[in-house]
Amino acid sequence: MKGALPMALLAGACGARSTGIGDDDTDVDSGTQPSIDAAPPCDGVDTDGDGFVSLRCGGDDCDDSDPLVHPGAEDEWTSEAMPGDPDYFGTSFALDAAGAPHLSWLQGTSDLYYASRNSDAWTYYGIRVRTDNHGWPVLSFDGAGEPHVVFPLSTWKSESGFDIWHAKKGPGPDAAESWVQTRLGPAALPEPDIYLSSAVDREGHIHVVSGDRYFTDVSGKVVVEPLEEVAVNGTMAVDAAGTPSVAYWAYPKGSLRFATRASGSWEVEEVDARRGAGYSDAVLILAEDGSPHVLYRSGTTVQHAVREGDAWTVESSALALDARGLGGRDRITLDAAGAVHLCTFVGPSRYATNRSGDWIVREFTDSCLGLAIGPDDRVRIAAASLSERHYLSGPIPDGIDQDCDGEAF
Ligand SMILES: [Ca+2]
Ligand SMILES: [Ca+2]
Repeated sequence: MKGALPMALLAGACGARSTGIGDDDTDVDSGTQPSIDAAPPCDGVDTDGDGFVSLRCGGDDCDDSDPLVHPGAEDEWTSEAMPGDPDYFGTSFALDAAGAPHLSWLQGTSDLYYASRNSDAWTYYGIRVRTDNHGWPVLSFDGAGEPHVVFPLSTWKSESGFDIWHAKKGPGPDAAESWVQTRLGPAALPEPDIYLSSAVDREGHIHVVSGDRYFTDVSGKVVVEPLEEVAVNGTMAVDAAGTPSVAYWAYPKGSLRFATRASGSWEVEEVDARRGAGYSDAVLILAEDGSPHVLYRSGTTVQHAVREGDAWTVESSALALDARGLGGRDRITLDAAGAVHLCTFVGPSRYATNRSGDWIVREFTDSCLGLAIGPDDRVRIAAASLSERHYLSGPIPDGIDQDCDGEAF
């Protein structure tokens, strides 16, 4: 990848140089107008007006036809330390509507934390610390931008050993006491992490699937409904009308399903009947027009399923990832332009996107814990090295050496 672009640049520079030298000589000697394809004479030439002279004329603008390409242009991701214990990966990462990152994570087995980044600084505090054995949290936002966290909490009273809880940040100061915590009910099954998915609607009502149970407080009190089958590694979404839907792997059948409550009761559709790919998260994203998209890995490829009308179509990516990091913790998302972005969990992680039409892959040393594309169309990643957590932010890689340092990133 990195070799392709410098070769192209070199070819362009050579062509321009050979044409220019001949034409420059002709112009100087004869005083005639340069021919149409002639390069201008080298007198501080800055064709694209970005303030940098072209390579051809001894400057350092590696593309003098593109004002966005020049030394010092933004081509890198920034990295800063982020709160949290790097040893544990039960992390839920999400952006609010303004693009600010938020985290909730399980530290050890008994401490549930929340963090957000505002005015370039991270603040964090415990939601529920040193109380019980927790499972992994799921973070989402209501229409007012308030965070909600759903998490399993161990209990001897439940047959599965866990209850599902909902914590909502109240209006008070940023402190653990400001979280209003509600027990939704017993988790359907042990290992509640892989069976738990949740989302919040605009009014702040919670929608949770735990295995084969659906919890909601739409009516003002918590209601539990049975589902047809056990949902594994799923994600939920709620549309603007408040209709919940969920994509998941059906256990034990193994096929990928989509269920929606659009009719008032749950109806299940088969998205991908193939078995054996059920270890990847089924990531459900509703596009602006309301159409559901499901992103997941099947073996080493990324699958993008979309429902148009009544039919699901599945597109398999040309990108082949090796089996490294294959599992439920890879992060996949879709941007507003419909392009896929993903990062792999096992470090060194790979971030990949098909935004430019071709797949562009970038490696970074950390493990990827979370990935989102902000409303400003920039990449944001929550990551962890062996010693600390990092928050990465920067432009969507386009394969172009934007800052003329000889590398595409
Ligand atoms: Ca220039
Ligand atoms: Ca330029």
